[in-house]
Amino acid sequence: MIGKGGWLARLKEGLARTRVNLVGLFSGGVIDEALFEELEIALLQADVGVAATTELLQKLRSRIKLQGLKAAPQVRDALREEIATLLSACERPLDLQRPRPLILMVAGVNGAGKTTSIGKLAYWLSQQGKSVLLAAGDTFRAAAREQLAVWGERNGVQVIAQQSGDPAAVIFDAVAAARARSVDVLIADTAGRLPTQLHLMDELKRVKRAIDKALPGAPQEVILVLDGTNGQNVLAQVAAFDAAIGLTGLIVTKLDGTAKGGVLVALARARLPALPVYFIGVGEQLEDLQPFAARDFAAALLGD
Ligand SMILES: Nc1nc2c(ncn2[C@@H]2O[C@H](COP(=O)(O)OP(=O)(O)OP(=O)(O)O)[C@@H](O)[C@H]2O)c(=O)[nH]1
Ligand SMILES: [Mg+2]
Repeated sequence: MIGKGGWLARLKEGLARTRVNLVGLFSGGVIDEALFEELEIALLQADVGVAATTELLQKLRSRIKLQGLKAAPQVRDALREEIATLLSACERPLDLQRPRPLILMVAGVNGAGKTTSIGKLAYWLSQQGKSVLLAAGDTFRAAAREQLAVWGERNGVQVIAQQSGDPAAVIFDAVAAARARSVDVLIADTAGRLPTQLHLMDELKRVKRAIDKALPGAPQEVILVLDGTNGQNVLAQVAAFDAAIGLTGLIVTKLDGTAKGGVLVALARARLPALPVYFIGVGEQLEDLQPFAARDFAAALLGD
């Protein structure tokens, strides 16, 4: 069993490049206009985006004035705190204290990490003592069913699948099965799609309606999985999927790789109120999905 240190270390490793860039700016020790210009560039390069970068630097300037900060380490601490405060808008645990079955519908663009995240989430939920059922709603490819089946086996969790090509029908059946078996949580996988593929976005709406038909009020959570290496593009993905199916939360994956990490800050700033980031993905193993923690993340970006 890998403890907190394991995944946090992987997150820090993944965000090392961003951290080195940002921390390096404070090594000169001088707080001047040039530092602010360099910070602006570094934050933009880290995928923080224009709106959040502007806001952060404004807040940093007023803190420097108000608190009379003179030393570079103090200013770095202040920036880390501002980032943590901004990120905390996205920190909210997935509420498991709800009547069963809790139904999570998962969507996202192709290859974002949906199926892998579902596999890891099934493990995390099992660790919380919850019984889990998976629905193979990606009916486009046989390989997609197989992939989910492998995650099911790894977790000792059942997967509801059909040969049929209709995701709404598969997931409808899975909801009925979850009710009949008194399962705590059902997670429904869906095929990847681009927001520009309007017929596929309509299909997603149909899947959601089918779930509501099988269990009125469900799905209680509609989760968009975002690839952390997609940069500012994830903001457009959030807007489009939200418009189609009404999102309740996010999972951001691949933060152990080439992702720059600032995209979480952009997400925190992009929507009011911000969507919760329930989990972040930091690898491909079972335990590599962890609840998002704003302070830990800010420290991974700006050093402890
Ligand atoms: N390093 C790393 N790789 C990940 C992570 N999450 C997913 N992946 C990898 O990303 C690739 C795509 O993951 P999938 O889970 O198949 O993505 P998907 O969204 O289900 O893809 P489609 O169903 O084809 O749309 C796989 O090679 C995964 O192993 C992560 O957190 N870290
Ligand atoms: Mg998939």
